[in-house]
Amino acid sequence: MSSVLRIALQKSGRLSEDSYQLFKECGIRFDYGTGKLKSVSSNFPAEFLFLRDDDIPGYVEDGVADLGIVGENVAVETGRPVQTIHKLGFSKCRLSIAISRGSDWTGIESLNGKNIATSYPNLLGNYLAGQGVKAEIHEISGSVEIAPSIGLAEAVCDIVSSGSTLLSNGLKEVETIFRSEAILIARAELDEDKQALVDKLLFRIKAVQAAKN
Ligand code: PRT
Ligand code: ZN
Repeated sequence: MSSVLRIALQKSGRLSEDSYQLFKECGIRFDYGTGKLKSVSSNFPAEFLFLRDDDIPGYVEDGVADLGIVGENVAVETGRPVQTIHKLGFSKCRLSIAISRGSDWTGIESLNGKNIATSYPNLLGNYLAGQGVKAEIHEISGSVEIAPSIGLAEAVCDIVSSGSTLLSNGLKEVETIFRSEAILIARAELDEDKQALVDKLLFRIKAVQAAKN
């Protein structure tokens, strides 16, 4: 049987549209946005799976998918042993620490003994450990920016793009701990046939990117 690449994309969110556009520009056609969870390409040996972004590294590690597109922030936070094979240049953002606008900040050591709310406990924990800061990390899954105003934490660590969410919640960005963009990830080991398909796909992706620069 000839090989078919299984590629996991975010079903609906900030990565979806650009991920789909990328394959379209590579000349790879498939149905997208129909509500279906799977779509087979009509002109490339690939099958697309539409999933929540947080689940993509795990599916790629387990071999349910061969490739996936996720934010580097998610790939690093989940810590799954997958390979980053290419940076895609879209969905750029940063993971930053923010505090109430009225609070004093004299540097990262200001966080010693403080509570920090985040959805990224691993990235934040490693960063603080590297800086020798001892703080309490509270993992929450959404609406992180509201934590200081309800007394849950003195600081937050969350994804920032324009900065307007921080601003509208009375917060100021004080330290960037990680910069992210969308990346193409792959299973640690691919057989020869699938690797040849990945190489073909990468060749097209690089040509699309080169044409834009
Ligand atoms: O449903 P699913 O789990 O698949 O999606 P999700 O809601 O977890 O993720 P989604 O679609 O919001 O983001 C997917 C990826 O896009 C993230 O993992 C990042 O790599 C990247 N990205 C780029 C962003 C942003 N920009 C962004 N602005 N992810 C989140 N935000 C949020 C942030 O959490 C904060 O609430 O937007 C707010 C800040 O935006 P500004 O512009 O006000 O600063
Ligand atoms: Zn998610």
